[in-house]
Amino acid sequence: MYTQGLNIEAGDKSIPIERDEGERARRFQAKIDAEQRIEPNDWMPEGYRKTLIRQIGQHAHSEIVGMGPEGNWITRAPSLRRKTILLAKVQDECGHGLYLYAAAETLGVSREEMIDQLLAGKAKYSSIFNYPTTTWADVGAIGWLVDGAAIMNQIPLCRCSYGPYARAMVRVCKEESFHQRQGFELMLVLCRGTAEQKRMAQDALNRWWWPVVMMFGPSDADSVHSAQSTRWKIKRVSNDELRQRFIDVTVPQAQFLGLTIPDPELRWDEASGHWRHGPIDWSEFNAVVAGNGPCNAERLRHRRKVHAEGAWVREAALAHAAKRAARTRSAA
Ligand code: BYC
Repeated sequence: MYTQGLNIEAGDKSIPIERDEGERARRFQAKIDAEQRIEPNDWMPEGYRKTLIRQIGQHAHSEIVGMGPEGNWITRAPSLRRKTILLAKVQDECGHGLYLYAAAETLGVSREEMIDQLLAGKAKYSSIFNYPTTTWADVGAIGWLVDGAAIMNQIPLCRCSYGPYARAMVRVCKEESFHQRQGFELMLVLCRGTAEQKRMAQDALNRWWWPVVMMFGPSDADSVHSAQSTRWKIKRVSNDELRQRFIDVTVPQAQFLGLTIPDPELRWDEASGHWRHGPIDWSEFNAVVAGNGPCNAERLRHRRKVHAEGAWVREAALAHAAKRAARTRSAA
């Protein structure tokens, strides 16, 4: 399986089981410091395992919940070409969810447990998917901005210390690059179209800009997990630094499109070589993460509905697997 990469050395056997946990922890950290990958059957501290299950699980849920807002437009895409592209993109997101659930499963949690937590409203997923997609231009804005932000966040995750997560990210990033390009191209067509199309594109940018800027997570000062995740090399670049990189590459793209970023305080800072942005409304971010965004309830309701509707597929797949296993047993 793509995400599996079991270390056939099967863990660190050189330390007797009764020996000090501290020695194992020191060896584990030394391996990380030496840029060696941790594989599923290597010894790892419980905190490392839990952090990865949390982050990979949240990431997988984001991909799956993220299919909703865009999938909403598949039947209303303005041409067959656009419909085909959007279908492929939404299917890609589903695939990303699968790679990620599989990567999390190598840490000893089951996909069913993770999905149950999501459906019970106990697991987080990205704040960005709690905003509505009200016009066709939102499909362009999501590809350009949301996938653009996702790539910025995920490229460093290709070097994450945990092997299965890092390997899953390589493929995810390749597909996200295609998604970002299709979003930008869609925006370009709108911006070069009629005045009404250009207005739609600007309106989508106005609504998506700040939620995308917040997607990178709380400021470094308020990021509770960053310090430890950085020591473990799960996180390679801080939330604020990734946010800044995203803004620096996106502002010239908006200028090329002839669109205005909805931040009156945005200015080029010659001395640092960065675009400086205005204040972020963290109260909005906190409300969305706490479950009180514009679409949180709707997104969960939808996931519960499609999960229930898909029960027959899971049952059929299990029955098929059981039949094949029985056939293999009787042939042996
Ligand atoms: N939304 O200490 P921090 C995609 C939470 S998929 C909600 O900085 P960490 C795409 C955070 O979980 C996009 N919650 O945490 C899909 C933590 O809460 P808990 C998803 C957020 O983990 C389809 C608390 O705030 N990408 O792009 O060090 C179509 C404190 O934060 C958010 C990933 O998941 C948020 N935005 O850093 C198109 C990437 N931000 O768990 C596109 C992998 C923070 O303590 N994840 N929180 O209750 C990561 O890189 C990191 O988990 C984060 C947060 C940078 C997101």
